[in-house]
Amino acid sequence: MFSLQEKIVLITGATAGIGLACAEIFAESGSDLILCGRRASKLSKIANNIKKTYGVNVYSFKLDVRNKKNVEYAIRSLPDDWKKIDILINNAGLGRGLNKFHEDDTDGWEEMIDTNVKGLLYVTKEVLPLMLEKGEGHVINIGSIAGHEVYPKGAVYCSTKHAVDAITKGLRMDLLDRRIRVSTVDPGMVETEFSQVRFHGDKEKAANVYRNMHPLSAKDVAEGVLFCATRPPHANVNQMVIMPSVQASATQVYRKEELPAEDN
Ligand code: NDP
Ligand code: 8X3
Repeated sequence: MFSLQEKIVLITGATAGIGLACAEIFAESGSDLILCGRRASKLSKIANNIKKTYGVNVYSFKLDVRNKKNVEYAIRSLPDDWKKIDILINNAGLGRGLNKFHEDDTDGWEEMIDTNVKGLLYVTKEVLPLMLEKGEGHVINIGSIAGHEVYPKGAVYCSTKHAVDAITKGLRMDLLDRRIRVSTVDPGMVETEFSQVRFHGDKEKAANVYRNMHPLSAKDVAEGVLFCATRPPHANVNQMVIMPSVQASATQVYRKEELPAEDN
C-alpha cells in the first residue's frame, strides 16, 4: 500500500462536503494538506481544527478556482516545501439550477462551466509542472455519475462532468510515461451542501432530493478517494463509480414510499 505519511495533498473546495471529508480522512492518514476554497473564515477554522486533531501540517488560502490569475499566483507563491505536491484532489464544483435548457438561466451555466471545467483545468495546469519536476504524482478528479449519463434538466451540469471524464482520460494518456497517475471518483447522490447550492439556498427543495432514500455521505466518497490514493505505484484506479445502494442510475432511485403498501 502507498503510505500517505507526510505526503502533501492539495484539495480544492475543502470548506464543505466531499472536499472537507477528504481533508479529514487524509489528515487522519498522516498527510500534510493544502486546502483552499472561497469562504476564508470557514477554511481557517477547518485548517486549525485539522492541525489540532490530527497533528499534521496544513497550509490554507482563499481561492476561487474560476480566477486563472489567482490560481496561478496561489500555486506559484507556495513556499518551496509546500510545492512538493504528491496528490491533487480536484473537488471544487457545483450544480446551479435544475431547469429545462430553454428555461434556464445562463449565469448558472457560466458558474458551472467556469468552476467544474475551467477551474479544474487552471489548477491542474499549475500543479502538474511541480509533479513533473518531482517525477511522480497523482491527480484525482471528482467527477460524477453525471459524467456517464445525462438526466433531464441537467444538460449543462452533465456536460461539465462529461468534460471532467474526458479531461481525466486525456491527461492519463499524456502522462503515461511520467509516473503521474490520474483517477476519477464518480459518485451518485451524496448529501452535502450540493443541493442547497443547486437550489440557491432553498433547504426544503434540497432536502427533498434525499427524501425517503439513504444517500451517500461525503465520508463514503472520501473513503473511495483514499482507496485510489493508497494503491501501490504500479496500480491505478482509473475510474471509481460509487452509488447509494438504492440508486441504479442518474434517474432511477428507489424511495421507500414508492413501495407497494404491503412491502412498506
Ligand atoms: P458542497 O457544496 O458541499 O461543496 C463544494 C465545495 O466546492 C465547497 O467547499 C465550495 O467551497 C467549493 N467551491 C465551489 N465553487 C468554488 C470555486 N469557484 N472556487 C473554489 N472552491 C469552490 O458539494 P459537494 O461536496 O457535494 O461537491 C464536491 C464535488 O463533488 C463537486 O465537484 C460536485 O460536482 C461533485 N459531486 C457531488 C455529488 C453530490 O451528490 N453531492 C455527486 C457527484 C459529484 P466555497 O463555497 O467555500 O468556495
Ligand atoms: C451531482 C449529483 O445526482 O445531480 O453530480 O448527478 S447528481
